[in-house]
Parts: sequence; structure tokens; C-alpha cells
Amino acid sequence: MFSDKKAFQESFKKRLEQSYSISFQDSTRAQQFVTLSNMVREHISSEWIETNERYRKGNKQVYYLSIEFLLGRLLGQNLINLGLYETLETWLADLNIPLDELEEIEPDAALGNGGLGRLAACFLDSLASLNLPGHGCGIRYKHGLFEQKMVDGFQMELPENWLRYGYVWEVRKSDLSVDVPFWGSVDVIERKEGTKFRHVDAEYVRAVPHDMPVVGYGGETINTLRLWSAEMSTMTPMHDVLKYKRETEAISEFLYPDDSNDEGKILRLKQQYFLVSASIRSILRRFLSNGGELKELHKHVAIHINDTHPVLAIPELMRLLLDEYQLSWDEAWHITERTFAYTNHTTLSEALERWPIRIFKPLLPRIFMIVEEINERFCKRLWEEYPGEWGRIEKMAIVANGEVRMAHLAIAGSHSINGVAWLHTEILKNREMNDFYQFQPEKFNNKTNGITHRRWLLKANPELTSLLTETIGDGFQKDAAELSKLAPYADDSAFLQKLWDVKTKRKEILAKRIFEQNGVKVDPSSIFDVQVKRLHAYKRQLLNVLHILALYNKVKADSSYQMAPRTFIFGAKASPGYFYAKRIIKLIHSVADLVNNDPATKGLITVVFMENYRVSLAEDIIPAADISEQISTASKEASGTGNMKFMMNGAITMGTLDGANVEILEQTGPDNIFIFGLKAEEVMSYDKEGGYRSMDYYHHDPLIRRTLDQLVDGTLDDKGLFGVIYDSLLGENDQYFVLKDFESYRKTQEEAGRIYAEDQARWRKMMVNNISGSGIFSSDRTIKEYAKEIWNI
Ligand code: GLG
Repeated sequence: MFSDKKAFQESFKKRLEQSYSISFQDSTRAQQFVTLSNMVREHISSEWIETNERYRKGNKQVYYLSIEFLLGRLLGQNLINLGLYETLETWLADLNIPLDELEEIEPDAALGNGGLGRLAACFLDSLASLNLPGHGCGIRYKHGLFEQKMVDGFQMELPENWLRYGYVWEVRKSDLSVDVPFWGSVDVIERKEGTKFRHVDAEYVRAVPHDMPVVGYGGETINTLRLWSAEMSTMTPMHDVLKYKRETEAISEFLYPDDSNDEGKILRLKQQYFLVSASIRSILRRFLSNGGELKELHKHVAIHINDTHPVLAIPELMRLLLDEYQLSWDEAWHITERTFAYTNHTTLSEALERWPIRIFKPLLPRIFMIVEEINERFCKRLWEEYPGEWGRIEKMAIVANGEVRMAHLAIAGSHSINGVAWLHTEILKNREMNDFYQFQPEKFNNKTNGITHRRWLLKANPELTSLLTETIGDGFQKDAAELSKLAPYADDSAFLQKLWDVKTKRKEILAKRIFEQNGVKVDPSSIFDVQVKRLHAYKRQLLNVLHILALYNKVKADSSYQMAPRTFIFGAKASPGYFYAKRIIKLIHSVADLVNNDPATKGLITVVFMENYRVSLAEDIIPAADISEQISTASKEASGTGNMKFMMNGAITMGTLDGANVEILEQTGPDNIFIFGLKAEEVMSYDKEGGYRSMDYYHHDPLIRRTLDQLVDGTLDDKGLFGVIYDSLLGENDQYFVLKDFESYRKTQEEAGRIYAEDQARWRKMMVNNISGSGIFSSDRTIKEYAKEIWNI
């Protein structure tokens, strides 16, 4: 299909005309996009079949269970991975079709909130690209993450609608559907051979799989992402059919909009069980139909639990082994514990899931019984290890105080527990999960996150990719570790100039987009200082915006104050129910209004908030950044992955020693990164012992005082909108240490500005050292570690 230009062009036109009954000349970009994508999907079908054939012959399979997959767009990435991008770009150009315009048509598949979901997408890409047998299992939400619309600086949420025109990459497989039971009760039947359990009077929901190809780089391996959608079962109840329909379809209607709070509990729990029950049964079915022996399951299948959301996979596998395949408890547990591995992504206590028994038990009666038994046996083992230590056992129990603790269930039922960056894993081992670590230290390990360089470098930044290719060869495209070959060019002024030109080009592209979207003119020669990520108090967008306001005050007060012109760029969605986060978004807009419209700071400080931050927008923003803001309160950000994407694109990190920033520093060395603020131990000891009084900083630092007063004195608004923010900093003693870190941040920012303006040679060198040190943050490295040390594949 894609081997001959003429044949391609003809078949493209013909298909277009046949599918839409329209002449080629009159076809729209959308029709062209669908036609091309369908051709690509057909093109890979034989490789897809062949990959599956290969897997049938017995190598161990990995299944990555995740409630989120934040894929973004696929056309361009698939073409790159198939090695077809450039060819098709020219062949289509001949037909007067710009490939990038077709790419723009594709909706982002936004089945995720942020880092956790995007990590899952990067992992799929790496698994396939490393020719490893690893598949995703998730939910096919009808509506992905909400679309953010800004109205007068306030966030509005509109339902996202990626399936509006159908979705070209999926294949619906109704014949592989499974029915998932909810509610009802459990019949206990005593037989001579032992007690049997039967789930009766259940309400069934049909899980229908939709398979998507995951195209590996080089096109040799096509893995599968299986997404389940919830539909009515043929075992529909006779009464209240409409209610049943509504409740059934609700399960895969919306992605849960938050990754750190619990709301809509029953629905959320239904989603989780729906995902795992359908996935585990389809995994077992496939394993058995290929002639697998159940008792050997763990030798042929590894199942990974991405955060606690899919933890019910553990009791679900137990249920199947016990009730349907009649294994004994000990046999079943032996297999289960060796099959599962669990990744923890956060230590924020509000994100550690706990389900009230009063909800859990009626919804999932048999699963609850199994969880209770897992708990009893687990506590018994603890009792043997720690006789008499009731307090400790109670703290570690899986079911206690009327709740099921999902993280504890995950730890008990998995053979491996990992954190996502060195510091995070240390905190898990020594604090958050210390009891479990003492009990079973061998289970704990670290796997520092990574990002796929194929999307975040090859796809997002073709300009930089070709410069690197002409400089160090194309080896890095396959193996990101080869980026280290760039190190010697840190002193090559000809190369440095070219690198600068690439960055400038990317800033111009972004400037154009900002003008189109925001109507604001920004200067590509100013410093592009970027913070894009979910809005959360611990990520401290507030520190950034207060610094901007303070800078504004400084310039206003002293017209001789020297600073390099800066464009501050934000992008962030706040969870719809997270009032404080939404207020910070409004604050960013109010500061932007003040600063952008004041002649005194015109051309010096510009503030831009880009609406509806998402994967495809990130691909335009990240290549254009000079400074990457990674300023969370130390100890709070488990890893961060944006930090890695920016680094790979030559931005310099402005960061705290938090998450993977610690390892970024290790790669760049202290001269190529801007580190400021409290360290994790300091934050944690303040947390414990107190001793920090934010009011002192307000009283002793006139700049802080002046800036904070402006939140409430009418400078920014006269309706008292920002009182809550003012109060969080002063009345509630500034939980995230914004004021404590303020001066250190301000000074470090000043230093960054000075280097950019006065020592460009140094800055360019820093860029090189960041790019050349970023190879280790390819998710290929991460996945190789998972494969070897956790999954044993
Ligand atoms: C989490 C964490 C991030 C982490 C990501 C992927 O907050 O720090 O990088 O998972 O491990 N909920 C998240 O996005």
C-alpha cells in the first residue's frame, strides 16, 4: 500500500471516493484524515496478526492494567514508528494535502488526567518498540478528560467528545464480550468436596472490548491496547430497564476527572471492578485457549497494577481460581502473589484509596468475602511475625475501621512494589510504607519514570531531531542513550548556534499559536518560562504567579531594575470540584491582565495562560521552552515526567529537589540546572514538628508583604476573589511552604535571567548538557528495568 507513490496516491483517492461518495477534489481534510488512517491500520494488520501468532507460541505476556491511558493523537506517531512519515508527507504534498493538517483533525484520545495516564501511554510505546510482549487494559470512556474553556479567567468544563465521528484506530470485538456481575448475594453451598460459593441475583454489565494497535518503532511488533466499554447485557433485568441502561452505560461514560480525590464512590468502584473483571477473564481465557496450565500462570503471565485503581484484580483472580477453577486457597494465593506487581504513584494521603465497607460489600459481595479472607490470613502472618503488637497489625491491616485499604491489598497481593523515582521510593520505604517495608523489604524497589523520546523528541520536535541526526547520527532515534554523544558539542560554537536557531524557530511557532489562541503578542527573543501540568496546590503554580507579581512590583518601583524580558506561559486543568485550584487559575489570569496591560512592564513581562492543556498542545509548548518550572514542595511530587520532556528539548529546569528532579540534577550536574528551596527532609521535619510560621515571612520581607497585600487590596480585583488564597498562605500557615521558598526561588530566577541575558554561551552549553544527559529518561530504559527486574521477561 505504501511502497509505491503512484499506487498509493491512486488507492488513496479511490478509497476516499468510495467511502464518501464524493469526488477527490471536493473531499474535506477530515475525510482525508479518516481515509489515510484506515489505510495505515490495514497496513499494519498483517504485522498485528503475526505479533499475536508469535505470542501464542508461549513467551510470557505482560498486561498493564490502568484506569487511565493518555494517548493523545496517533496518526503522526504511528507513521513515525512505521518509518513512513517523511515519504507520505511528500506523496500527500503532491496531492496538495499537508500531512500536518490531517494530523490536526485527529482528536486527542484523552483517557487520562495527567502524569499517571501519560506514563501508561509512554510505557505502551516502549514495550512495543522494544519488541516486548506487553499489552494495555483500560476503559473506553465515551468522554475523555473535560475540555477546558476559559470565560473571563474562570475555568468552565465542557464534555469532551473524541468519539463523535467514530474512532479510526479501534476494532470492536463484540464476540469477546464478558458479563461482569454487581450486587446480589452469595450462596454458600456445603458439599462433600468442600464449600462452594455462588454469586446469585447479580445485575450484569456487558464489557465489550475495543482493541487498538500499539505500533512499535520499526514496525516489527504491534501490541494491543484493549479498552472495555460498558453496555447492556443480554441478561437484562425485566424491570426498570431504563434505569438499568442508564446505570450500565454510566460505567464507561466519563473518565473520573480527578486523580487525587474520591467522589461518586459507587460509580468509581464499579468502574474499577468492571475494568479488572473483564481484563482478568480475558487474560485467563487467552492463556487457557493457548494450552496454558493454570498452576503455571505466573510463569507465563505478569499483571501490572498501575496505582491502586485496578487492585481488585487481585481478589478477582483469586475468585476465578477458587470458584471457577476449583483451586485450593493456598494454590490460588501462590499463583496470585507471583503474578501481580504494583506501582505506587503518590504519597498524598487523599489519593490513597479506601473504600467504605458499606459500599463495597453490597456492590461486590463475593469479592468482599475474599478480601476479608486475604485480610485474615495476612493479619495472622503479621501476628506470627510481631506477636502482641496489636497497634502495628491494626495499622497494616487490609480491612479496618469500616474500610478496605486498597494500597494494603496491593502490597499483600503483589510480589513487587515500586515507587517512580529514587526519592519517592525512599519515602515509601522509610515513611509511608515503612511497616510493610520492615515486614517484606524484598518486595520494594525503585523504577524511575521515563518518557518515550519517540513522541517527545522525534514527533514533537522534528527540527531538533534533524539537527541531532546531522550532528551525532540517527542512532539516538532508536536508542536514546546515544544522546550522550552530544556532550562534546557543548563547546562547539557552530553547533551551539544551530541549536539556538532551532529553539528560536520553535519559539516562533509557539508565539504564532499564542497569538491565534490568546490574541497576545509575545516576543520569541524573550525567555520562555513555562509551567504546564495539572493544577494542584503542591505543584505550586502559586509560587510562580506570586513571583511574577513581585517582579512586576520591583520593575514598577525601580525603573532602572535590569531584567531579561520574559514570557511566562501556563497551561493547567483544575479538577472541576477543586475550588482552590480554580481560584489560582483565575489569579493567573488577573495577574496577566494587570501585567500585560501596564506600559511600565510592556515588553518586559508577559503572562499567558493557554487554554485546554493536553498532549497535543504539550507537543507545541515543550520544544519552545527555555525554562522548565518543576517547583513542587519537596517530597510531594512522586516523580514528574514533564520535567524529563523539557530537559530532552533543551529547556533548563528551575526546580526543587523533588521527584525525578533529583536524578535530573545527577545527570546534568549542578551547573546545568537551577535548584532552590527546602529539601524533602526539611519539609518533612517541619511537617512533623511545626516550627514554620508563614506570618514571619510576611512581616519580615517587604516584597512578600506588598505582593500578598495586592491579593486583597483591590489591585487585582475588588470582589474579594483571592481572599482564600491569602488566607491559605497566612491564616492557614501555608501548608506548601510557598513563602518559605519564595526568596530562594526569586533569587534563583534572577540568576537564571542574568545568565540568559549576559552569558548566552553558558546558557547554550547548559542546553546541550541537558539534551545529552536526558537519554536515561527514555521510558525504554524504564521498561527494560521493569522487564528484567519485575516481570521477568
Ligand atoms: C503521579 C504523580 C507524578 C508521577 C506520575 C507518574 O503525581 O509525580 O510522575 O504519577 O508516575 N498522579 C500522577 O500523575
